[in-house]
Amino acid sequence: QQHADGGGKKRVCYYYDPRISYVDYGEKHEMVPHRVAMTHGLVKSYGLLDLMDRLRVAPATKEDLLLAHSEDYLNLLRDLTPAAYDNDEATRKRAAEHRLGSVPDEGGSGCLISDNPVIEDLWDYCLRYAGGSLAAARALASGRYEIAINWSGGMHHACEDKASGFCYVNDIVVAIKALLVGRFERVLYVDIDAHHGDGVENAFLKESRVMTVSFHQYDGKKFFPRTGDVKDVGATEAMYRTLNVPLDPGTGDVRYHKLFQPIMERVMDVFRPDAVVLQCGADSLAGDRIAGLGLSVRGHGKCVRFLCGYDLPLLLLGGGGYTINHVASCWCYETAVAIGKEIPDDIPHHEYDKYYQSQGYKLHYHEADRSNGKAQTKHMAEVKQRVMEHLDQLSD
Ligand code: TV7
Ligand code: CA
Ligand code: ZN
Repeated sequence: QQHADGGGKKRVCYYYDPRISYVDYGEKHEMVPHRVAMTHGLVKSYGLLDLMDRLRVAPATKEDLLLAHSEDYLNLLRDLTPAAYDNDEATRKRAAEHRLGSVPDEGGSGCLISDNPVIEDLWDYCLRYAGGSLAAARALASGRYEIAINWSGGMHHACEDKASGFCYVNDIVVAIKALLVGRFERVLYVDIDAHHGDGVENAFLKESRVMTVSFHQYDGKKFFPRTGDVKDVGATEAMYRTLNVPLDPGTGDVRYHKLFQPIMERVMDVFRPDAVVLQCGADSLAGDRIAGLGLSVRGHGKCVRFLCGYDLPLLLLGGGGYTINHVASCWCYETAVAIGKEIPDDIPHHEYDKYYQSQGYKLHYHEADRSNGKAQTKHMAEVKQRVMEHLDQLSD
């Protein structure tokens, strides 16, 4: 079933809207949309833009977002401005009900900080990143493209009724629903962001046409969003079409792929999807500012290469990623993997090349190994066995 590595070039389309990269989550916030402009600059400097079609589409509409959200929440997102938030107590209260805006820092610093701040042009930002993922899904459903890319999408935490973890609207849920109505009977969602893909998982808990698989850092009950235990497998008719693969902090390429490849092979066998959505959150890379996994750019890209190896329409989305030079290196490399073109390690001269100084102007940067030795090997074998047992339940 799996094609030989690089077996034939695929038709790829790509969404990039420069207006997204000017969005500002606030001075100290870790989410930096400018990383998508850096990715684009790198993709362009490697000459990759000539090898794919650019999707130029209007932003999504409120009607499109109703596929994933309540009207009440969308009306709030549409009407919320920093000025209204600052000046009006009732607005602050309503925002807080949907987990938007500042809360006093738990650390007790006295500062007001927020995962999901009320920012300038919030609604426009949501419509644009979700519009990209929706257009990408439709491009796959049209049959004109085999791979579609939106690095500004992948906001996997947003819920029907509230913001969460830097995510305001869930472009992934919108895109998957568009694939389901488009022409695909079964859609597989794979999430390699360091965080658990809770918003997408919850949206499809009872939908047997969608299978969700998240690999994520998990240390008991500390790492956000604290869900994604290996024993969580979905509900009723869609039981075992939710798969969670919790990983110890420090997990690097070798350990990651000891789980990823056999698990994904088995998922492909038992679920037999008609299309695949891959959330490529780059916070699972070594040296991330928030997360503690240890993938290299090649190790991260190996997940993309692996799923490209199946002859199925593939939607590639962004997600987390907080060391922005690493993020851009990774997503540029993965764009090349999708196109099926090898690119040199030396970063070409271009407008953002200064950002890569700390990695010696090489795409494949090196980071000190922070993995914590043998302790986790036994635990990982247990996780793998549990997951495989869940998958046995799906085979008939
Ligand atoms: C997909 N971790 C999103 C991942 C979302 C993680 C969190 C921060 C953080 C926020 C900041 C900030 C931060 C250094 C890191 C329990 C809290 C702690 C208030 C801020 N610096 C994705 C969300 C996670 C905001 N949230 O999967 C402003 O780190 O752990 C939490 C929740 C309560 C709220 N407080 C943080 O990668 C895109 N936030 C600095 C300024
Ligand atoms: Ca994940
Ligand atoms: Zn993340």
